Amino acid sequence: MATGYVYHELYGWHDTGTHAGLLPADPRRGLQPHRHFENAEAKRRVHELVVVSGLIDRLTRLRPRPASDEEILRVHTAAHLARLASGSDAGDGGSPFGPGGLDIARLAAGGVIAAAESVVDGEVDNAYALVRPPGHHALPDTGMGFCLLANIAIAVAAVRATRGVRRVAVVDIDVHHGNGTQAVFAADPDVLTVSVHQERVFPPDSGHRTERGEGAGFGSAVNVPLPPGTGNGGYAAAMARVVVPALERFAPDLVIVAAGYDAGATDPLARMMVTASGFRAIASSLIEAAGRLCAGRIVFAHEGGYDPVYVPFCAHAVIEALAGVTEPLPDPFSPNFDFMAGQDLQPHQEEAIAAAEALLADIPG
Ligand code: 9RB
Ligand code: ZN
Repeated sequence: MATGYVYHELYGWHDTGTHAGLLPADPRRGLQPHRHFENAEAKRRVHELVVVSGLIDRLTRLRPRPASDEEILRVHTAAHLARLASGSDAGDGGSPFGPGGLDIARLAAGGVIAAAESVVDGEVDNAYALVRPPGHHALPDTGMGFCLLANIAIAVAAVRATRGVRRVAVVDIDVHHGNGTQAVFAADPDVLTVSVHQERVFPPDSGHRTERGEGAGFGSAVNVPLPPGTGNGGYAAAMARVVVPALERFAPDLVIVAAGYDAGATDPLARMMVTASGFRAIASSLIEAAGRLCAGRIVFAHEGGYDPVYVPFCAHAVIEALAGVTEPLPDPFSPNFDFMAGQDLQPHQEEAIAAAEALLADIPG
């Protein structure tokens, strides 16, 4: 069992600058200068925990390379690439980057490509790409929501173009809607996009169950919006009753997971309650499904997650699941978070999941 692992120090050098969270600092409005929510800390600390715990010794280090113009232009417009080459915001006014930001974004997209290629080529069994900046909100003609390039979409396009991979399922467990990946493949019946997210957070008015793909791709976009407050039980039910059956029906050749940790119990940008053991369970259900459906070919690409203290334990648990670790690192926060009231499936969450179950029948098989 070999698990590939991508990380590069440059990911920590992507500079989102001085902000008040996600707004430009502005003392005139009382917005005291602080960091941008999407700063290096959470992801850098994931890597450091992976090293300090010794998990790194059980992983096969994969070297990221910069995504080429050709690879990027399979998904994005030339105008968007030109904006990233010369600008300081990816397009929505909320996705800042410093000098050389495009080079780092290329290395993030190329990191997911490298992970996907290594899995498809059989060099490793599965892989985790700990990349930054994130990608799942980026659209063909603009970045948004802290995302510069559509890392996962670019990797899907790459393995389809050069490796003959036909059917790819993208499962997005970031707490925000995976609108970018969904938009890129909306009309494509050979790419299933499933997004499980907190209902109506970001982008605003996006990720509704009624968004189901377009034209020949109708049914190939599945959205599972969940109510605020959903914890481990609600997520486990969403996986068991919607996401895994969707994968079974679609029968992918490869699964890519948009692995965000902002559904975590302490995240500043959403209001869910998932814990490290919950993320481990979510990951295990996807890994198990990939084992049955596509010879275990699954790639996790890191997306959001903004609590620098807790995200490392959540991501560590997911990487352990990929690597088949039998003696996991204990989550020191488990006594605080695993036993909070409301971790089990609540009736209003069950209603949302039952409604999403109705989408399964139209997934292209
Ligand atoms: C801006 C706004 C945002 C942007 C991104 C996220 C989360 C992204 C993520 C949340 C809220 C609004 C810049 C609203 O973690 N994805 O996985 N809000 N952006 N107004 N303005 C001016
Ligand atoms: Zn997110």
